Amino acid sequence: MYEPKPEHKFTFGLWTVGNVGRDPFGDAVREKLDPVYVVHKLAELGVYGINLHDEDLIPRGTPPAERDRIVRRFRKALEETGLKVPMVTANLFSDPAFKDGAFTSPDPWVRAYALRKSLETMDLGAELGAEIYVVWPGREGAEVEATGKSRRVWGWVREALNFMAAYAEDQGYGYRFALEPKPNEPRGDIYFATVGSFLAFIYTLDQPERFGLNPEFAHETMAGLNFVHAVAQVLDAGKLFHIDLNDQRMSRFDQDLRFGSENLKAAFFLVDLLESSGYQGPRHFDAHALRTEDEEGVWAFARGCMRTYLIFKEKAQAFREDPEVRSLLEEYYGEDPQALGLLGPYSRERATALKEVALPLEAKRRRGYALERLDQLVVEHLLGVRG
Ligand code: GLT
Ligand code: MN
Ligand code: MN
Repeated sequence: MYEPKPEHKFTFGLWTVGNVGRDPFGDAVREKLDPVYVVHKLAELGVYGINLHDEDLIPRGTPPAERDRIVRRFRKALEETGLKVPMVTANLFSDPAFKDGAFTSPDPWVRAYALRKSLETMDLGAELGAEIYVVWPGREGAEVEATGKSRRVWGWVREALNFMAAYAEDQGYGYRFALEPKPNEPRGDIYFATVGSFLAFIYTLDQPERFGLNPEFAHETMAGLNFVHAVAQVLDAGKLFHIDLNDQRMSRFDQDLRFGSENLKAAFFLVDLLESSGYQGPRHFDAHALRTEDEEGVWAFARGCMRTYLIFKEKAQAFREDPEVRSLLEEYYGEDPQALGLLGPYSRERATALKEVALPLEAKRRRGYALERLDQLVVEHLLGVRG
């Protein structure tokens, strides 16, 4: 039970299980793991795929012959294990050249470097069979407002994304681009702070159909926003191209905690939403083991993310099938056909009927919605005393 299998589509980033535990105050606490070793370990755990930044696999400045050797060796590990690389992304944040932005650097040479690095990462991803390309604008932000840059950045990012989509088309790459918002860190404020911000931006691009979202649990939660609502809106727009699962306490630095380790209810409703939505994409854990852990702790962390997801999946099903939950929900939506007939697309007749009908307002003012009972049932399902 709760054994992860490739069909569950669980993925990890090379940078997640490979995280060496460095933080702004402390040095690395774990050895860097060989990517080929990570592929074998993840395959043993029942993982579907491994995602990467260009630099996670190929250190910056690697000469071309050495690059090709690294790629060949990595591909061999993928073939041996059956692990996929569903997603790639360019690291546009580590190089000191990106200190004041990549696509939004005021320096056009830096913007050109960011664009070239993105094209090269698309080439690499194509060699590895990746279909999703994530753009995380970590350095695209500011601490100083006086530059007036916030008036220009939208145009620069739009031009870069249009260029990348056109390059993908020209090369015959089938990429779908998944844009990942975050409110702050490493910049004081990041442009594209929330899901809503990136969602609106997509429709200003040349090929909006190629662009969607990669929402991350921790990022909306840092801003005190409701991640389940954000993902529901993205699903409604048909734009959930990828998802970063982890956990986070509000108003803190980006903790990237083990999935389901902090906000049990939010994680439960997220799994409930994803599993009933028809979303077929990867369930990617963009999280890492605590800095207290050795390598054994890293694999315990990875197993924990997947096991918790599968437990929530089972709990969500039991909750939805609970007869008391069903009857409370039936009551909740109060589907009176007379009222429903008043709603829907505009017509002159409907507008007239709406103005003439006697609304049962006194009863509606007194109505209770039984949400205390419904929410108690959630708690009891989660605590394992029901279902
Ligand atoms: C970085 C960041 C993540 C992004 C990754 C993609 S890198 O670890 O914290 O949220 O998803 O570039
Ligand atoms: Mn992420
Ligand atoms: Mn994060």
